Amino acid sequence: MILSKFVDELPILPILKPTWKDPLLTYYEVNMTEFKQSLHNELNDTTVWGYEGSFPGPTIEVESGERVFIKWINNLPDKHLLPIDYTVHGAHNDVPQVRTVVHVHGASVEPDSDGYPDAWFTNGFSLVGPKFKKEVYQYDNNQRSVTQWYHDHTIGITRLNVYAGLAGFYLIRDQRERLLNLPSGKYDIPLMIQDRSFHKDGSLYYPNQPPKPIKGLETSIIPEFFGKTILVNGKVWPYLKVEPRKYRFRLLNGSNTRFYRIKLDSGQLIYQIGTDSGLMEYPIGIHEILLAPAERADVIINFTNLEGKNIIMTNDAPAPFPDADPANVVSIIMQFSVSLPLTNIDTSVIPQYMEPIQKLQEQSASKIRYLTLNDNMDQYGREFMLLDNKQWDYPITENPKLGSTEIWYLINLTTDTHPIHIHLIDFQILDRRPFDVDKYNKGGVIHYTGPAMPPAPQERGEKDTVRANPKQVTRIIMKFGPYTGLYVWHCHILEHEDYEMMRPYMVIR
Ligand SMILES: [Cu+2]
Repeated sequence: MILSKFVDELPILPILKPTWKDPLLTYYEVNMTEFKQSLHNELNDTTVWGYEGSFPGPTIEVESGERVFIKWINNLPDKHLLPIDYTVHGAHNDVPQVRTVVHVHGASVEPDSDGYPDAWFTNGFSLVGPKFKKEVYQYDNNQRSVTQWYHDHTIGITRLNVYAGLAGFYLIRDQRERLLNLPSGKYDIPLMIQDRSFHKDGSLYYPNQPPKPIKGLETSIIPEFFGKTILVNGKVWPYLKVEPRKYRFRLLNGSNTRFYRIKLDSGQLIYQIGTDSGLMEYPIGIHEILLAPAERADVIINFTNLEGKNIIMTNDAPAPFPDADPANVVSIIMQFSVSLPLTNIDTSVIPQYMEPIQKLQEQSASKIRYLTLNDNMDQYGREFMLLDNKQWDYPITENPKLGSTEIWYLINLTTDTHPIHIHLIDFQILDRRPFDVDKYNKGGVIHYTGPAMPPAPQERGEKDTVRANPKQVTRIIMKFGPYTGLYVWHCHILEHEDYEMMRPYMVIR
């Protein structure tokens, strides 16, 4: 079944209205339900899961410093939409199939509101996970303007819950950003890019076995998932009619495994103004942007003088990354059609300078951690990945002190790039440096084989997710705070995260 491209208009995601708002606090209730939604004109409506009846969920927009409370409510059916692997950590037969917990990716938030994977809850909170603490989460939003996103984070089924549709944008705005006169209002559009496959009847397809099925298991987790179509804001290969002017797009890779290397077929520059964790110091004009799962890029595209043109956003990222099987690459993302008349003179700007970013100094680090990314094999002969050779259930080993600065060496011994995400904090990328994996495996010592490379221009800002490439040591630096308690760090390839490539960590006093 081949779906036509650019037949559906890009959905503009609704902004969520608070249930209650006064000068002291804002309160939202967000329901998770199952419903049908049209994902493509030529496809029967698809049963999906979403927040507030929308896939992706409505955008939550808050002001920097606003005190926000959210009750995430599970109103989902008892039976999961997608095939559960009961051999995976936290998803055994002793827990209900349908469990949810919500994490705001990028949020600086107290641990009990962070959406710990074992803090799951079922419909009506009738059953809860061992780390469940409360029904209403608190977000202080003491952060500068930033594009964050909320999504499910339940132990052992995150890949399935997110694939079913449980993800949405969470934007923090501030006065400094407003004064920059960036494209705003209807010219500021979040784009959630995801890949999905479908059965003929329009239902979501997610494999219950890897290409080589596992004997003795009806359903097995797969090492990676690549959908055959690309959706933006919940539509397959949509188009967006734009005016001949500047637009701001917040690009988010919301896919399970797939990376995107984004270009415009017009060859024009994309002006990147922000990274995962907020605005950069100054904009950069680039021809391509690489986004691993969970990474964001805040960009401006200028359609001025392009009246009548159709511009296609393309993708040529290897899948898996970086060692590709060309059959997995899907090269079209969406189309911009410059077909609307200019309603007003475009007075928005691409600023010369945005905001200062304080570089963390290596000398300020009080602790250096050497953490490997490893391949392993389970009892069924399945490959799975680990962080520092430790499974999820192993006791906590990363316990940074509140207020301390640490440097983490991510030593990737596998053949994949893994997007590593650390909850609670933002970090800065110091460098990446190639090393000899064989020598490391034999002696446990890093032998570098080339010079250290600085982060790419598009990564020179605050980050919360970093691509740790194979045969490289990726170094990141961060300061832990302002909260103490239990958080996680993990690979954001959801098929890896669900199967042991996640670790708890604790910020201590
Ligand atoms: Cu991974």
